[in-house]
Amino acid sequence: MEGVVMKSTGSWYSVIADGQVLQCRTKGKLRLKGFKTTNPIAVGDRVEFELESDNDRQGVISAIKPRSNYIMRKSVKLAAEGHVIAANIDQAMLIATLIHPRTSQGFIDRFTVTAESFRIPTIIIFNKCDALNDELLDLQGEVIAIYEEAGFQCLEISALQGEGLEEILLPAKDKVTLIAGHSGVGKSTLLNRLVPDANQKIGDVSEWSSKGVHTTTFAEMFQVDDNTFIIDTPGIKEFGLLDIEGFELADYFPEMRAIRGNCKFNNCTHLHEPNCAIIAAVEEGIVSPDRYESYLSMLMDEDNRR
Ligand SMILES: Nc1nc2c(ncn2[C@@H]2O[C@H](COP(=O)(O)OP(=O)(O)OP(=O)(O)O)[C@@H](O)[C@H]2O)c(=O)[nH]1
Ligand SMILES: [Mg+2]
Ligand SMILES: [Zn+2]
Repeated sequence: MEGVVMKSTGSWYSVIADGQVLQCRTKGKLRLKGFKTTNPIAVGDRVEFELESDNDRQGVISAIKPRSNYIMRKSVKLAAEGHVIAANIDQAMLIATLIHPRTSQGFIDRFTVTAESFRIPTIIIFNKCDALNDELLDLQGEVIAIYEEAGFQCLEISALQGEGLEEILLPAKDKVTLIAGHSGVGKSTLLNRLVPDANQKIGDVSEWSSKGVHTTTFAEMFQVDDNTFIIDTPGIKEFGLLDIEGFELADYFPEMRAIRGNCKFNNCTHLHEPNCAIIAAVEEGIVSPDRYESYLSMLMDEDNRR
């Protein structure tokens, strides 16, 4: 039989097959070729399994199907092994908040670059709009304009008040969506809104540090309808950029990818080279200076890129 991994709790995996959730375990060593990871099987993995002879609710996983994509992070910089957060994902929804906690543009840029490098498109969701005064709403509008111009879909919601949920369900329909963001931005609150019987635990945001308390501790996939799945994940502090070479970096900024073919040199790093189309686009106001600044900071940050 074949199924999709919804959750992993160490030795047991919840696997959904034909709309039924079964508990599966592994026997012996299972590992996809070419992966150096701390977890051989991740949420979203398609697996083959056989039902146990004495229990038709339990199975033994015999194989992992090749992944169409995956998203990975490394626990420490330069670590040899990474942790696969999830596999076979259609898109990410990055939950960002202006306050409680603050999500910086630099973090949004690092996340979207990492996701792009794993071939995962990102929709940026600005949550906690109910907590913003007019001034902050204006500021949020300016940030959204930057990302929309760069080619990202942006949505403004309040998971707490249930505002903007239909707008999220539309792009989520018939897809596997990964929900990501800092701890405390409201990922699980949103998940519980979209999947009412999910009962994900909700945490606090510390008064003094304005940071979340890492309530969700492992990734878990939930079913919204037959073909719609949403993965809640633990909060991330930063995303090390894995194995991206300097000359490739601009490819993961959609607005830069579109014009970098016009640079004079095809190995242009858009730093100081003559006749650079990206530097020209920044000067003409076509590419946002904030985005270019993020590009430069990632380009210089060798540690985070390798
Ligand atoms: N004002 C406001 N508060 C919200 C909103 N969404 C979530 N919160 C609050 O933010 C806090 C954290 O919410 P969670 O859903 O646990 O956040 P999370 O992103 O899942 O956090 P981790 O699991 O730690 O990564 C809770 O106190 C929520 O009530 C919102 O739209 N508006
Ligand atoms: Mg959570
Ligand atoms: Zn260039």
